[in-house]
Amino acid sequence: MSLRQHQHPLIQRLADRIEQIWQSALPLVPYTLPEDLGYVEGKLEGERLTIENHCYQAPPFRKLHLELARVGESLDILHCVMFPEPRYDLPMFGCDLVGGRGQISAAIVDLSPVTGQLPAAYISALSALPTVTFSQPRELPPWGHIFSPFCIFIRPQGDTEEQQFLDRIGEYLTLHCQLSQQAVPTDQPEAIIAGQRQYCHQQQQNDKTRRVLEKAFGSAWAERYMTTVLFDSL
Ligand code: 18B
Repeated sequence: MSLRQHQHPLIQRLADRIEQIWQSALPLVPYTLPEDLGYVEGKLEGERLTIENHCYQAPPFRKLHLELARVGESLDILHCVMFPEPRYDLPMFGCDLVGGRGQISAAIVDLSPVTGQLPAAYISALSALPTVTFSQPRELPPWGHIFSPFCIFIRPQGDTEEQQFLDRIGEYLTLHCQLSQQAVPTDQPEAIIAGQRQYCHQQQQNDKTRRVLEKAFGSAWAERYMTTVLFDSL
C-alpha cells in the first residue's frame, strides 16, 4: 500500500491535487532517479523514515519532483519542486508541508525567481488572485531570502485555512503550468543556471530537513540526498 494513504489528510489531498494538475496541464514522461533513491527506508537511531518519490519531466521542466515522507508513526511531510530547464527564465515552484497528529505545523508555497524578479506575466497573474489571509503566518528563516513577495508560509488553523491553502497552491501551480508553456527560451542560460544554483544552495541550508535525514540515514547520505534528489543544481 502506498505511503500516501497513511498520511495527514491535507498531505494526501495536496499530493493528489498536484498530480492531477500536472497530468492535465503537462505531457509527463517518467524521470529516472538514481536507482536506490525512489523508495527508501532508514532507521539509525529512534524512528523509521520512509520516503516515496514521484518524479517526471515535461517541457520546459527538467524535473518535476513530488516527495512524500513519514517519520515514525506521526510526522508527515510533502515536498514538491519544479525545476525549469536552464534556457527558460522561469521561477522555481516549491512547496513543503510538515505535520502530524492532526496539525500541520509548516505550510509553505512559493514561485521563487532565479534572476532577481519574477517575470511580468507572473507578477500580474499572482497579483490578480483574490486576497486570502491566514491567522498564523510564520517567519522565514535567514536562508529564505530566495523566496518571492508572493511566498506564503503559515501554520494553518482549522479546516477552512487548510482548504484555502490547498486552493492557493492549486492556483499557483495552475498558473505556473499555463505561463510556462508560453515561455520563450534564451540563448544565454548562464544567469539562470547561477540563479538555480543559488536557490538550491540556500535550500540546502535548511537544518530542519537535514536533521531529519541525518537521524535516519547518517550525514553522508543526507548530504547526497539533499544535493542529488531534493535540490540538485546544474
Ligand atoms: N522542513 N522537508 O522537504 N522546504 O523542501 N521547510 C521543515 O514546523 C523536511 C522544501 C521550508 O523555520 C521542517 O518548523 C524533510 C521546499 C521552510 O527554520 C521539517 C523533507 C521549501 C521551513 C522539514 C522536506 C521548504 C521548512 C520543520 C524531505 C519551500 C521552515 C517544520 C522530504 C519552497 C524552516 C516546522 C525554519 C521546515 C523537513 C521550506 C521537519 C525531511 C521546497 C521555510
